Amino acid sequence: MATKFFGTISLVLIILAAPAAVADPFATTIYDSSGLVEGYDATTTLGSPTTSVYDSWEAADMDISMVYGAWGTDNVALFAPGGYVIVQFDTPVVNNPLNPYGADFIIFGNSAFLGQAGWVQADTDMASYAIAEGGAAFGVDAMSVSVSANGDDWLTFTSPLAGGLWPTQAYSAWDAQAGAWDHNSPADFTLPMNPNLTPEQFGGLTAVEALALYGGSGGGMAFDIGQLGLDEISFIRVDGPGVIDAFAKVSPVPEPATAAILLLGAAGILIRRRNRK
Ligand SMILES: [Ca+2]
Repeated sequence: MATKFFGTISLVLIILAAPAAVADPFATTIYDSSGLVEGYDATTTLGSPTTSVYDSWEAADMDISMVYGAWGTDNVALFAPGGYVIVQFDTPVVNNPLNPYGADFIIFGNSAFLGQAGWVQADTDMASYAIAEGGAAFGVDAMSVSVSANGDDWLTFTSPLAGGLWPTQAYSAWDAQAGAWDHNSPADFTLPMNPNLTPEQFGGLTAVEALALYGGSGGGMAFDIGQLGLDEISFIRVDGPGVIDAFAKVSPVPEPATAAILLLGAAGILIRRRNRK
């Protein structure tokens, strides 16, 4: 009788949960676009809002703030009258009741508050640079915004409009010692501005004082799809003329239990032994 000894068959199973798909908070795909001013590219509206631009007059990289808006063909998209862009996110925008102020997505343009002392320069001290009385801004556009779940059926917001408030604020703190925005304190582009704010409240404040009104938000205009009776959408359309920098989904607060989602998984070891005689 043959004896077969199979020894030890060890089967090691390493069960890794599929890598948790961390949804991109910014638009990821251009579904359609038309009517850009020559030299501009709709794909500049994908990804994060612009945080700095190279200013050839200042010969320096300038941080984007409430008093210095994004510009340039590499950074923003300028649409002619009749021009438009339709963007998609990698996951739908949801009318989540946990979204701050009920807002579900944010559109960033390139408006900026006017200052009382001329244009912002590379060495401008934001702790003393005051916003014009009344909170007047430049680079303000009034762009119609529509949304769709399937790309075919659209609903248009009567208000608000994109391309105006609020100016993008890339950083949430001013480093007085360095005389620069604190790059260790990025603003939250997924946090909407308090909808009760008015531009007049910014008039006369220094840019650093006005940070308190931003409350950590990166600015932009926020939209509530619940206002249109929608539960979720996957497409956003903006119609020109005007400038668009970026689109962001609002993050619900409190955050979902991402720790649970991000669990790496489980590892198991099965040792199987078979003996035959
Ligand atoms: Ca909502």
